[in-house]
Amino acid sequence: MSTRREKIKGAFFSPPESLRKGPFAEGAFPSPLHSEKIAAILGLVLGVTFSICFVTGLVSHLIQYPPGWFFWPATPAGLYRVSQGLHVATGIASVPLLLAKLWTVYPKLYEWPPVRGPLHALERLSLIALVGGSLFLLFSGLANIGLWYPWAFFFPTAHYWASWITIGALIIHIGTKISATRRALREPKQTIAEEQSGLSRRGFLGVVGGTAGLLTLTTVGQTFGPLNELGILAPRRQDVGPQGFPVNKSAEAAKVEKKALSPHYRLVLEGDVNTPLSLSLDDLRAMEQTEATLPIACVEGWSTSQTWRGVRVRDLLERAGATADPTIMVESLQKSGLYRASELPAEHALADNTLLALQVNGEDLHIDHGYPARLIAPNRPGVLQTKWVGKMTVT
Ligand SMILES: Nc1nc2c(c(=O)[nH]1)N[C@H]1C(S)=C(S)[C@@H](COP(=O)(O)O)O[C@H]1N2
Ligand SMILES: [Mo]
Repeated sequence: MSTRREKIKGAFFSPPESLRKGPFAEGAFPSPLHSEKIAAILGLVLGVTFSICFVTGLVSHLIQYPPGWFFWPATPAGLYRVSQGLHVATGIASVPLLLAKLWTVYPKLYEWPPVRGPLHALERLSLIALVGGSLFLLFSGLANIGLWYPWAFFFPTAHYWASWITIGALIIHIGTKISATRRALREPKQTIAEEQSGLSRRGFLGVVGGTAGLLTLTTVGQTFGPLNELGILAPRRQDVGPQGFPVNKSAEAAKVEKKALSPHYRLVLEGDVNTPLSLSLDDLRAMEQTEATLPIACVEGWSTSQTWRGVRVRDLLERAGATADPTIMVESLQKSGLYRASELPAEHALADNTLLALQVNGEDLHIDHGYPARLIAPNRPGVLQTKWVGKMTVT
């Protein structure tokens, strides 16, 4: 009886010893770098970068697809810029950290016996979700900021759901590993003999950390001005493009050139208002002009701050006699395209610095920046800063 119980406890599944060959053999991975301690340290750092990446990604998702309970303020104006900058920066830094962690622990794939019990089996299964999800998120994120879409699915939706699966698996992983991690972190430093056998643990962690740091330094300039010059690996430069800042979607690509340059251009404001408006560019220029320095903060992690000038959206709403708590649908002259329209919640519509901008840095907007008029509002993702605005509907 007791021997049977021991058997169950010891090995839920015990394959014959004759299978212990190759990577399954005892001592098949002699490098001291496949250590619990390195795995624990890398795991801890990845826990931090993944948490920041998850929370900032969730915030970005909620702003773009706001459920009823969600409120996102209009101040501070640059908060989204920081949040999305962190999202992309922690994602990029996670790449070398994750690869190093996977290399450190991959000998565990050949652990003997392969499965020790139902719980162990479940834990190992959850690793498929964790590793698969992490690799998918980092790869799809990197491809996205590189404007490379080698897939058929809609990136935001796939990236969003994969993040929940990954975070769920990460929580299980932390739960099952927390005591082993604590123990490993208390492990003494390496012995001299170990230090002398090739790369030391400290050296390995230095290389991995250094790579993560270098990648961050050479990309974060796309959103963090002081490091702009270092941004040799950044997909975008803050200061390159017409009028000195970037363009993703040109007027030509959006097929709006004819309408945007037409003398018959009108900004229409309608919906829940007393007097619908239809204003020419000259009518807009004749209204009070307001200046605001605000960033465009793209979900891809680049951002650029410019000084805009134009008509306050609030003034337009007042002129039309809009309802007190207006939500506004802002539509582009663009006929189709994912980002041809955006919703402007009341909090942002009524803010002092929410503009229908006609100018940037003292010049009329370049057509690729949204001439004749673009929306620019504080604390919003770039995708919601609609260019070539033709119609605003109050609901
Ligand atoms: N009409 C329209 N407005 C738009 C877009 C677009 O595709 N169409 N792109 C948005 C995106 S994703 C960003 S980041 C900002 C700045 O984009 P740009 O670099 O193309 O000017 O404009 C936004 N406004
Ligand atoms: Mo964007």
